Amino acid sequence: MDWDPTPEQLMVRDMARDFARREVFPVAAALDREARFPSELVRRLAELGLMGVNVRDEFGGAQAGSVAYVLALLEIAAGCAATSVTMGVTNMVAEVIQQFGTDAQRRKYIPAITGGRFACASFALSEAGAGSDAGSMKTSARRDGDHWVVNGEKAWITSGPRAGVFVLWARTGGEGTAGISTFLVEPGTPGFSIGRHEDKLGLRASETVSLIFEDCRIPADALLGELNRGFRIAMMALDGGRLGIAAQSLGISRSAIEEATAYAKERKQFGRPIAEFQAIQWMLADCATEWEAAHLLLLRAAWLKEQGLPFSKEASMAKVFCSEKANAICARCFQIHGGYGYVKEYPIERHLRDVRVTTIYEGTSEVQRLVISRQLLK
Ligand code: COS
Repeated sequence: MDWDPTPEQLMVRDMARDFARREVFPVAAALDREARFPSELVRRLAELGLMGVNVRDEFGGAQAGSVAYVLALLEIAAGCAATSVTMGVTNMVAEVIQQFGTDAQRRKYIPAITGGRFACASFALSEAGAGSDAGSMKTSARRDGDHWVVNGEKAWITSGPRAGVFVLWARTGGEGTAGISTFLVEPGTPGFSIGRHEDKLGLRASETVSLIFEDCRIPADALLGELNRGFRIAMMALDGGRLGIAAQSLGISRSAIEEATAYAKERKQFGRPIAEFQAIQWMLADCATEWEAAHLLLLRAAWLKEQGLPFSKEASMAKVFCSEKANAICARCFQIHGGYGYVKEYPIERHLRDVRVTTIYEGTSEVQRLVISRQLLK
């Protein structure tokens, strides 16, 4: 059994790590404080090939595979979680267009995503009343001649105001998951506007908005994949997206461990560094052990995807385990910081806010357990 990354995977990881340490981490606190979208960092991500890590070379991707992708995303998240969510969603959209798009759709959109002509891309599935129950969405697309007419509202859409293309799900048939289709929509299309901006606990430098469609006419060839078969596309895309969130949670929690370790060695109480107390040592030991276990689970799921093997159950296992452990790790690292953790002087309070969403978005922990148990019981 070979656990070592290949030279190519290491190259991608080290390049992402170097970029994150030099350019991302130093600005993360200010981006968070000002709730400012990281336009410059996002442009650099495309320049470095990180907006299409698992996308084919012919579409401008790095063609480095799924394992390299999670390794790179983890590094960017260790620098700035908000930047990493933009990277994650953009890669997911590029991959979904590559997998399900026509040749014309691929050539039109993917190089613009991977090459940075688009700042980023968005994934528009959720609605105010359709979160975990994605199949109950109400947004509709009605055929009218050589167009589709879209009506409805999407919620919690990452990077909505910046995206060059949206993958949109809308109801084209009857109720339930069998009546849903997927479309590619461009910003600026008449009838399509950005709605409310969410004021979030964490990931404050990432923009989260609602999308409003009012008699929005999109061309017939905006359909991605087969009519009424779009729910499957969403689920397959989310399987990959969940690997990204698992990687994100591990990036945030690795930074937390590094910072808590350094703090424990510096901070003196009762005449010695608190790292000399067993209470602190055991907290750090638990953090490191849980992190390693979670990392292995993530690498295995990403490897299965890279081999073209089924990985849906394993992606959900990685998502639920990594995100829950990352939350526990960040909470412990916060505790180690004591009162200093509770103020903005140290990054740990940001990590704690940023990591919280990882058990919620791209499928809650409860949805992951549902996916896993259904596969066990079927
Ligand atoms: N890959 C391929 N196809 C899949 C799939 C997957 N991972 N998961 C489900 N499908 C298919 C099913 O095979 C079924 O196909 P048929 O109609 O051809 O039989 C169809 O999709 C419907 O699946 P299912 O019956 O499981 O749908 P449910 O309504 O029960 O929903 C959950 C299943 C809850 C798992 C789904 O709605 C979900 O993942 N919800 C969370 C959504 C989410 O993550 N939102 C975050 C958005 S991004 S912030």
